[in-house]
Amino acid sequence: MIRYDWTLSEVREIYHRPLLSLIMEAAAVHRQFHKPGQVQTCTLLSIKTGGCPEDCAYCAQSVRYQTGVQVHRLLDVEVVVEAARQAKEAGATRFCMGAAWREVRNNRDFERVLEMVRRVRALGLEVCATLGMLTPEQALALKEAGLTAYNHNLDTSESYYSKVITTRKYEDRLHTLAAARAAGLRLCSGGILGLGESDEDRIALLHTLATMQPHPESVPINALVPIEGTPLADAEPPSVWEIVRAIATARILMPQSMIRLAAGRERLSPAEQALCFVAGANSIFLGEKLLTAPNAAPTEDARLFTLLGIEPLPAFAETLHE
Ligand code: SAM
Ligand code: DTB
Ligand code: SF4
Repeated sequence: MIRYDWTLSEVREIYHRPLLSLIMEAAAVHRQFHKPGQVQTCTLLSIKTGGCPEDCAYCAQSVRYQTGVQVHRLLDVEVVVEAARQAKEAGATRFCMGAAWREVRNNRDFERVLEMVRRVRALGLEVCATLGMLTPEQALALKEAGLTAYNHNLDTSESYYSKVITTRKYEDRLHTLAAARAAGLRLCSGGILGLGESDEDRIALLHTLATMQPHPESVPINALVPIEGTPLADAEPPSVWEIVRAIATARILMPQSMIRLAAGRERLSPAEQALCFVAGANSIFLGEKLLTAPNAAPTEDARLFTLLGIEPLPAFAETLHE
């Protein structure tokens, strides 16, 4: 049974359960809806890097902080297609393109992104994009080009949002998610742990996601990657226990969604990652790099997959109960 009417106090109760029972419950839910050992493999590419006018306190790509990230205009289509081909060869089934934009503009760059979507889709990959705010028309154009999913993270609770980002509102995020949904796109939306938020903020974020109907098809749980030069450079990244707690709660609330152990995975040992998979994570980013920050090493990931008996979820696979 999938529920969309979770109350805040129910979410709070689940989140605060003793960790071992929380993990075991999440694992049981996971088995009902997903094949154990099947993990979605996504690869990220930054198609337009840096120079972003927004002030997201965690981000390497905001113009407001000196982070050492090299600004780069929108990549050429061929470069992107080649990167997607290589990602596929390396075992990825979803290709996600990220642009450091506040919002999409109706110009040549957007036309080029639409072409990238068509070409990557033609390789037989699921295509995801994260381009900032969208209008309903832009969302439709992306859908028509063959986009599978749109990533747009809520990052944290509505009440903590202004402590992290001042250049846009939570409401703006919700509007873009609604536009993407209305266009028939799948949603990818999650958050970041380690922004200085409280347990209550994490609970509120999970509650917001779990009361969307339908739930976002994928929910990335990012652990902050502290970036030098940003206001959060010295923030302490979350512990594995905090990550596992958030994953397990998300799994119980949104049984059918893909829960992605996203940024910050490279700091976790194989045993810690295994614990995240047991707690319900079933999606990861493969490849050397996230957008600008390093990711878990491909050779270590190959070893991890063999060790744990993980196989990549085929592209366009439906979950067991869909
Ligand atoms: N500009 C678009 C936007 O903000 O939606 C798309 C790109 S943005 C880099 C995509 C997501 O990456 C953010 O919403 C945030 O959740 C995540 N992210 C960015 N920097 C991060 C960091 N240092 N650690 C963890 N997650 C990060
Ligand atoms: C998501 O939730 N995490 C990814 C993807 N969606 C776009 C981005 C992580 C970015 C990590 C920091 C960086 O590489 O700059
Ligand atoms: Fe820009 Fe996205 Fe980074 Fe915020 S998270 S500064 S919107 S690239």
